[in-house]
This record gives sequence, C-alpha cells and structure tokens, in this order.
Amino acid sequence: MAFSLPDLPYAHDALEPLGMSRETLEFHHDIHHKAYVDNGNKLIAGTEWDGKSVEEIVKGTYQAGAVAQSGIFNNASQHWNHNRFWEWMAPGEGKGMPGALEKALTEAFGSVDKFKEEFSAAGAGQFGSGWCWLVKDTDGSLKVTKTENGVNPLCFGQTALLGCDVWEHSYYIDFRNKRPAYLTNFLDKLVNWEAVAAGL
Ligand code: MN3
Repeated sequence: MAFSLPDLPYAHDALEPLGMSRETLEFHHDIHHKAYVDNGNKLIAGTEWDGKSVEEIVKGTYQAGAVAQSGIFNNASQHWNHNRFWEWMAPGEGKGMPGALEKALTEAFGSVDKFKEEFSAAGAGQFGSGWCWLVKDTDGSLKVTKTENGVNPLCFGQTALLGCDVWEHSYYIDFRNKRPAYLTNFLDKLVNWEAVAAGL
C-alpha cells in the first residue's frame, strides 16, 4: 500500500500553549512529513517494496553499519518515525503518567527524573540530525538510545515506547539552537504518557 500522510491527532495550534507552535507543526507535518510520504511513494513504485507495509520496508532496507542508508529506507523510516511522534504528544496541561510506567521507569533508571535526564542527554548528544528513544529491548529491558537521521528501533528488533525528533526542523522555530530546552519541554509538557505506557 502506498504511504499516506495521516492527519495530526490534534489541531495545528493545540500544542502551542505547551511550547510547540502552529508554525512548527505546519512546516513539520504538512511539509517535512509530507515530503517523506511523497518521496517514499515515488521511490518505492515498481520495486519489490511496492505493496509492503512501512514496517516491512524499514526492516528490509536497513543496512547495518552503512554510513548512508538508501533513499527508500530514509523516507520509509522517517514516515514511520513521524507517524509515531505525533501520537506521542497530546494537548492539555498535566497529563499524568500511569502508575505502571512510573514503576517501570523507576526500576530501569532509578527514578522518572533520572530517565528524563538520560533521555535528554541522548537527544542533546546526538551529533547532527536524528532521534532519541525509550525502547523495550529484545530481552524486555527498558533502555534509552539515540539514532542518526531516520534510523529507528525497528532496525534493531526493539519496541519504541517513546521517540523525540532532534532534527533542527523540529525545534528551530520555537527554540532556535537550544535543543536541550526543546527536549526538557518535550518531556515536561508535550508527552502523552498514556500513549507511552500503551507500549509496555
Ligand atoms: Mn522531523
């Protein structure tokens, strides 16, 4: 099936009180994400990947250890990453963290604050474009990771519980060059912890 751009699960201005502006979402969703969808569909048409799911394409085209990934991989993985990213945020102040997730993070990282520190450090420390993640690894343990460009946990057989886009297009309008401030704001205000807990 061809890729299609999903609607945002909220209005473009719904996250504005939480630090992510309408302008950011107009560029990030309507232009950047749409480009991954359109370019992915062009590259995939007529290839063996035509008709495959985005997950199958990401896993099947990832080249472990390669400095540069293929165009099909880059667009498919970024389509998957952004589909998930929109769902990991929600409007509204004071979105509570379900007890099961709080317990799991405390067991894995020492405390929720320690998890947030590790996640932010991974995002701030990713050199250039990429993502930072909370994943459930193949042995069931929770880990924080970071990846370059469009590479994501699917490539390593991990389950992505939460991911944050640290490409400049995700934060430069609202936070300019202050990636750490964007990450802190993401964790403290934007994350939909119920959606994260659903992946446990
Ligand atoms: Mn992006």
